[in-house]
Amino acid sequence: MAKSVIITCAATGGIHTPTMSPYLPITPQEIATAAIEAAEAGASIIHLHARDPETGKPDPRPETFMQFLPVIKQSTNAVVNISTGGGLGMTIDERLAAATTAKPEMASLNMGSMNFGIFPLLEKHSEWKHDWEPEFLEMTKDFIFPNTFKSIEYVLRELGETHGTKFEFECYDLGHLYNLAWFVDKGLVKPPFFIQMIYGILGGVGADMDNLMHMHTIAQKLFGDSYEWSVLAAGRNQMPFATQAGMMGGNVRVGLEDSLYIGKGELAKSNAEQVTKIKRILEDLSYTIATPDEARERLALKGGDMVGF
Ligand code: KMH
Ligand code: ZN
Repeated sequence: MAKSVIITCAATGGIHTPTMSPYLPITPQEIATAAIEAAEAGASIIHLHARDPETGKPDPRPETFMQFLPVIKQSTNAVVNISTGGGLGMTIDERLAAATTAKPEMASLNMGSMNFGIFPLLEKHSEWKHDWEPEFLEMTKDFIFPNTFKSIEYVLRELGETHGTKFEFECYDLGHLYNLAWFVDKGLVKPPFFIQMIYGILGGVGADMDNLMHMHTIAQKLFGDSYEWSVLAAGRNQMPFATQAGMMGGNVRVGLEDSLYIGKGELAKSNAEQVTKIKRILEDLSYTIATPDEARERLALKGGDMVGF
């Protein structure tokens, strides 16, 4: 009996900027609505960033997160997963502030330093709603997204050991799997753990199915059956890669953090639209979709009532 597929939805992220889509959730109310609708559409885990309500700029402030976290908790049974990636350029303490305040069941944890090039998105617009948008995108041409062994261990201890938060280990390249294996070998990461394999970010591994197959093969060699894996791909590769992962016994991530589109040249009008689409594809292929409580059981999460919001 094939395992059910856990759908994660990443509602807004810190990559896309307001000019790129009128449907990108910005305010706490928009983020809450997007998360609730995504959960109602079938997402069991909601991955969340916050944004400055006025400018749409990635916002690390716990008080901004706290304007939508309780609303989501009251309205859904979904697992809340708070980003520790934050926005490019934030310090590690800025990146951790919301999660150490909210003590969520899950948080993302990026498993290696890397170039994180989103400057090609500059070519898509000649005018911007906010001055910070082109400046932010241009900055990524000369920016390294820092995730050292020291900072990764800091997050594991400050959030994992202290608050019982489990992680979506974000692996953008093959080497990130070996970094994770080092932490597993040191006993700092214990099974069952959740690996998010990420394709198509400029600076990480490319969105080539051979890379998905190979990273899955290496993960099997490194970790055996002690982990759950999921796949996200940026942009137009989002649905094909999620479908492929689902068919291989993996889990999937969609959401406007990773792609603004629902089809070729067509902006998604909501996160729920993408959740509905991948759910329909997988169910049409006779797969079942995991509930939040199934996800909690498989990932050994602490429970929705053990959080700080
Ligand atoms: N926005 C980038 C820092 C995470 O959520 O942990 C990638 C990111 C990863 O959002
Ligand atoms: Zn994120």
